[in-house]
Amino acid sequence: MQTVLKSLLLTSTLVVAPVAMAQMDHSAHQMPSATPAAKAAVDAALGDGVVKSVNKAKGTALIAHGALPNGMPPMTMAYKVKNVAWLDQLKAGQAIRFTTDANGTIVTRIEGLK
Ligand SMILES: [Cu+2]
Repeated sequence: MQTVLKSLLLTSTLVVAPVAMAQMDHSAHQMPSATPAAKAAVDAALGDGVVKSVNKAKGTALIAHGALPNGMPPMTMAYKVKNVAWLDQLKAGQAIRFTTDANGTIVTRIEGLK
């Protein structure tokens, strides 16, 4: 009886594991549980910055950023944001990781914000 139980447990473990792996792979590009390789690829496209101020009237955030993946050197500049609702979630002194459009003038994604 014990042996039967053990083999049942083994079998269910073997069946469940591949399903869990497949789910992780499927969502690796968005989920925090991404594989190290996938996470490195995402990190490479993100720039680091600190919010200096937010101007809701202009729809911009003043961001002091380091060297960006698009080649922009470190500077402080006003960015427009793809989603103005993000401005409500940003505040002075906040460290962010973000991506910009091809021109490097519009923030297209901020890590942790939707
Ligand atoms: Cu810049």
